[in-house]
Amino acid sequence: MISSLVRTGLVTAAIFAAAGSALAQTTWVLPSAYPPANYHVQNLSQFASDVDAATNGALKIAVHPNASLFKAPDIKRAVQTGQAQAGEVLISLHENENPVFGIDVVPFLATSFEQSKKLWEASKPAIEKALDEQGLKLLYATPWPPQGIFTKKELNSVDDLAGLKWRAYNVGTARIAELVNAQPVTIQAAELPQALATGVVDGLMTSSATGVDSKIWESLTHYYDTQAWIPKNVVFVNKEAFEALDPAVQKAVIDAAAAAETRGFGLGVEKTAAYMDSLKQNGMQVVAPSEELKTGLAEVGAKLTEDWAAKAGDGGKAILDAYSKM
Ligand code: PCA
Repeated sequence: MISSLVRTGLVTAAIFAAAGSALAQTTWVLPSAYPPANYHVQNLSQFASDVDAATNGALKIAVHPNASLFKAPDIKRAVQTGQAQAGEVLISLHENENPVFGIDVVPFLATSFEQSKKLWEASKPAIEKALDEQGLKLLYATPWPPQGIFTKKELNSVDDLAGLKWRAYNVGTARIAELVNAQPVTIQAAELPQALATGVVDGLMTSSATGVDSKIWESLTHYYDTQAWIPKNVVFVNKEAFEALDPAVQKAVIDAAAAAETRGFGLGVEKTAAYMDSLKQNGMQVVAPSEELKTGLAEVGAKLTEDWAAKAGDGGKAILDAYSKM
């Protein structure tokens, strides 16, 4: 009789222990659209392991790179609807939802990492608020290297872009195709290597990083270092998923995110030099744009700036004013 009670008690304790450990451990799925070797993804992995260490394994973040779970434009919605708990996106992919998401791709507004950081500080409250209204909590942002033009021919002016099969990744890069009489085709980074290999694309604006990630020298020959804008990836979490965490775990996430943002801006600076070297070592002609090309791009940029200002209205103007005073 006694021994059977003891046995029941032991079984019950074992069940509690199992339930306790199951309840105390949470796993977040975090899709990213960029390849594992890219510094954004490496930074995400470091963020996940910092959270793991700071919470003694109470929160695990499983990073799924390379658009393996969701395509780049679908990640944000997946997190909003709870199909994934957290995610990383190129925030300008969502400029159509709110112009503030496109502030970092206004050409020639913030072209150095230092300016990019200031523009982030000026725009962060509005971006954080816009995400919050969509059920998302902002964690951190990281810059891509400055954007230049890849082609397989020499460019003397913007007229030389006419007729190119122009890869676009967001609203602005598609609009550029329209302005220079190129043929826009929207392709996300995960599909870019194939699009280049099959000749679907023979011109694009992106970073040295994406050039290296896609082994762009296998198809194209020139890189014009126009430093036109610095787009950013933003990492966020579903608000309900965040609020379900223990306060101490929430704090660990916030602290690790702040560290990831600082590290990410540092990585941007450090890796850009290495990516540019890699392009050269692989035989690309890395060149500064001619004055004529620069003037033409400035005109294209001015049109995009007008488009953005018209959409962004007074809210956008307030951010630009704050940025200009920083
Ligand atoms: N690489 C990404 C976004 C911006 C960048 O530099 C891409 O080309 O898709």
